Amino acid sequence: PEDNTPFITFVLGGPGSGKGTQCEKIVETFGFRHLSAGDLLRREIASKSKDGSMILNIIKDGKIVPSEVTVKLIQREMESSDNHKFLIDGFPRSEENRIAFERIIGAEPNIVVFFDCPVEEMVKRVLNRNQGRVDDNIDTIRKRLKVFEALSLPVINYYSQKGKLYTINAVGTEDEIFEQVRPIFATLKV
Ligand code: UP5
Ligand code: MG
Repeated sequence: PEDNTPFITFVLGGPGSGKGTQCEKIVETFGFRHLSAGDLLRREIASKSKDGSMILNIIKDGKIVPSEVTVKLIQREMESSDNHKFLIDGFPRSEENRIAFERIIGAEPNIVVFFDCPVEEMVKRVLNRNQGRVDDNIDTIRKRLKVFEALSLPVINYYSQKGKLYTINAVGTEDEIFEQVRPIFATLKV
């Protein structure tokens, strides 16, 4: 909107459900700014910042980085962006993450998009990715899936109860999936 109020979309789904792939399509078609929490954390590791080795160990173990660390990285990107339409990809992953975002950013998401994908398909996609991610091995994938079920599904249920959740069937070709995503954004008044 003209008053610079951010429009915040949380993009959620299990490991390999296609969040990043679909976010790129939303960026191309609807001009959003894509902030992948995982990418911001991997950038911290690569930059050898003080938190880097702590973040690396947590990601290797499939666990969740302390909320303050992730929210500060997201906050820095949001504050320096001239685009106020945000896709926040892969965050919040726990109720604690969600509450920390609300407290530090002082905002809630306008909408939440959930990529619903069967476990076998997620495992297959992650194992096929081959981009050298330290967490794309079967042991870490199992841990990521457990964390997703135990800690991230409650966040998805929370937004469902608030009437903010759009659930996408994440099986199919990338284009077929985007045809489910498109109408959500096409009808927004932003
Ligand atoms: N692919 C995509 N769409 C496909 C389709 N329709 N059909 C067939 N293949 C498809 O896709 C995964 C792979 O599948 C790719 O090779 C793609 O080409 C193919 P992608 O779009 O990358 O899926 P995505 O859901 O983004 O998978 P990703 O592995 O990134 O999800 P995660 O949520 O596991 O990873 P993220 O980077 O968000 O987090 C990594 C770790 O960082 C977490 O485990 C955690 O330890 C840490 N983290 C935090 O602690 N806090 C945070 O807030 C965020 C991350
Ligand atoms: Mg991703």
